[in-house]
Amino acid sequence: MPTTTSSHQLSQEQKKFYHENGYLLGLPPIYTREEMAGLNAELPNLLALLKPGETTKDIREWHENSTYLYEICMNPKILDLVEGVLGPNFYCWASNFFIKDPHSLSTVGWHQDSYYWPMAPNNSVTVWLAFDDVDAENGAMKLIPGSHLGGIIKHRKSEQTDSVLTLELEDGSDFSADSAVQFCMKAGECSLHDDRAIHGSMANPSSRRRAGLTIRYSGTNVKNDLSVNPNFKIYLCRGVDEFKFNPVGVPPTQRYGRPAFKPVSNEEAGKS
Ligand SMILES: O=C(O)CCC(=O)C(=O)O
Repeated sequence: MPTTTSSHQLSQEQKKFYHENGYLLGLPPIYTREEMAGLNAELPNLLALLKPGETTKDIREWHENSTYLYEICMNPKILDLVEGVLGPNFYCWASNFFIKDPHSLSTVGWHQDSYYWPMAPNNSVTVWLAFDDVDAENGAMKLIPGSHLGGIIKHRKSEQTDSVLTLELEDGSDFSADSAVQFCMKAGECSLHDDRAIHGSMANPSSRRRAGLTIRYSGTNVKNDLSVNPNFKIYLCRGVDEFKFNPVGVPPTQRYGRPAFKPVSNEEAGKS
């Protein structure tokens, strides 16, 4: 993994690594431990907006109505990292939490994000921002280096009842997990991964929570299929949108809020 400086602008070596391997780790922190403690202290205000029967998995696209999340999505340090892989013109379009409570059986089956998204071409990156220290003990995410270059593979219906995704790839038949890299990070750090890279995560048998916020960014040349995901909105982060393929969202004004619409689930948006 190429080394970093305190700058959030990626070096040529880091950009090369990302394009060859489909991910980046070892990046300078986005938030200090104190700042992260502050963000974590605010989290209950969002959780309070969940409706009966909903879980943290349902906190999707709430950046559209919460400045708390919108400001994270637009953090210039994060945008510098994203610009390093997507180039000067890109937008943010999604955010959602992946929270595994202590002793949670919840897993995330192996998958490629782009299989779930009605978007083309593949020019998107996910920032996974750690709200907790994440490691092998509490089920940190794993990714198969270079798998983004192997094409999009047809996913199968998940056999795992504890998986938060219903479509997944099978280790051994679709790919080999032998080379998987685990995304161990401290709270306040983030990773980047390509929308075609195969990744997933195991359960959290530890007594520590494992929480991360995923934020999705795409180059302005990426078009969403509105017939599949009609609520899709973009928030330009850097540069200009010379394509104007997608509806533009209005930034939020309140600290905590949720969209009035029910976001299209990954499964509904996914190819099957
Ligand atoms: O947090 C996880 O374990 C998985 C996250 C994920 O699938 C993603 O960032 O696309």
